[in-house]
Amino acid sequence: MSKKAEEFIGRVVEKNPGEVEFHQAVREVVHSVMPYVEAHPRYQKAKILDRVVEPERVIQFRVPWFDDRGEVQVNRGYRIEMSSAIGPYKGGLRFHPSVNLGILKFLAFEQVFKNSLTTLPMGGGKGGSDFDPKGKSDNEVMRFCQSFMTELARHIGPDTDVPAGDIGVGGREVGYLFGQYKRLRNEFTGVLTGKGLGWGGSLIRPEATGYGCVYFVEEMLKTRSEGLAGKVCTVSGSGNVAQYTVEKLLELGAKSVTLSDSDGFIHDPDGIDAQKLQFVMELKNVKRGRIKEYADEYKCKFIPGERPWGIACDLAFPSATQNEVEEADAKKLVKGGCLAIGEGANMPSSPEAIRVFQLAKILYAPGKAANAGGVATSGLEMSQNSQRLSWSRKEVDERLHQIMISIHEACVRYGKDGKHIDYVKGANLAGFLKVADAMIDQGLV
Ligand code: NDP
Ligand code: 2IT
Repeated sequence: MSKKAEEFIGRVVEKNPGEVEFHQAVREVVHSVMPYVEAHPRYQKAKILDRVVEPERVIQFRVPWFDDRGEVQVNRGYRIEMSSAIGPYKGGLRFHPSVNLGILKFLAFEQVFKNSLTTLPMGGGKGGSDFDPKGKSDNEVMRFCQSFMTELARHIGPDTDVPAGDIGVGGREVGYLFGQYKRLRNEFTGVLTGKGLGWGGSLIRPEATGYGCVYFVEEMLKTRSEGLAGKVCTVSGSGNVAQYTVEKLLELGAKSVTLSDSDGFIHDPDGIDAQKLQFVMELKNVKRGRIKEYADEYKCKFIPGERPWGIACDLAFPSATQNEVEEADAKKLVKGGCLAIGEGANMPSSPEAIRVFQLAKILYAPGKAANAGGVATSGLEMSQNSQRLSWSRKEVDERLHQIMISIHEACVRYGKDGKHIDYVKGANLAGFLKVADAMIDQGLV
């Protein structure tokens, strides 16, 4: 990395102490875009990099709620409004005990460039809480969501900031959050995406992140005259993104052999077929059980405390959380003959793991490109809400597919280096330039 880039990152680290995930996300983007910025004085003069790493607004608030025993609980809520350069702040809410400011800032930062890549007019934001929905009753989750929204409502709006789901926030939580917003504002608007189909949601939004990730990997494979049919795939996580990744892989003739949660992973060499996937959806979305129960049901292996990256595969889809693929995992994947990585999760690979993939010249799609289908379809939900119309499943899926193809094209345009495509550079540079140009056009904001 250039001296200028190192100095810049040094200042970011000093100014944001302890926010290690945020430093990691900034380092990756700066590494990709600094050569371009150095060659184009207009970005330097406008100090675009200094501005883009500083959130437009950070909101932190207290979330008090009563548990089922009548005891007071207090959690911390956040919303990071990172950039409104190209549209209203847009990005999910994460409810997980690990949530802190640095994690949400990394997610909001990534979201800015991801949203820019979608071709739709959305700025970047992220929020959430250290609330843990695991083991809570529906009533507890509802009371928490109502309290969380009571404060958040004053900061968001359909043309201001539009949250959605992420880890620990799915259809149930979006419903409770939307209901409370509506009560407070006396307005039925598209203030959240991922809504239920009967009350403003879009077809394909639940499927979109997983489907989009598979569409993106399909485009990458085409560059090597390869296809999805017959490929053996490892998938981590077993939530929203993992489930619909498995569904689309199955539809396109590939075989998923793993799923995981924070307890460990299951390995089913016969492949997860439609019936088994239905079991997973019921287990995770309704019963809220553990993935080990899959192994009990289908008599396959459950490996506690481990991730699936030691299983030989053609394609890998990390779809759980950040830094879940470390250097040693990446080496195992490469050694096992893995051709391509599609990141359903945000920043699942550590910088050292990414280096292993890049040195091995395997097809590596960073999350901000590969998982952009979720937020892109949120953008389509916003369009439908504005029109007061609902598009068909086919129409939304075709638009999603087309958006993933466009994102792939943008990565190729900005990341092609001779025969090799550097998808990290391509995604970062393409995403960054649109935001940077908008910031310059809008003056010192
Ligand atoms: P879910 O809450 O539906 O599922 C999360 C899954 O990941 C669960 O299986 C969970 O296991 C596992 N997981 C979460 N945290 C950890 C951890 N610290 N260690 C091990 N396993 C963990 O979330 P999503 O499927 O929506 O999100 C998965 C990833 O995809 C996240 O990185 C998210 O940011 C990203 N993403 C999501 C989008 C969306 O539209 N939902 C869009 C783009 C990206 P357990 O139940 O044990 O916690
Ligand atoms: O990380 C992400 O892109 C999401 N969690 C989806 C955000 C959204 O607004 O749909």
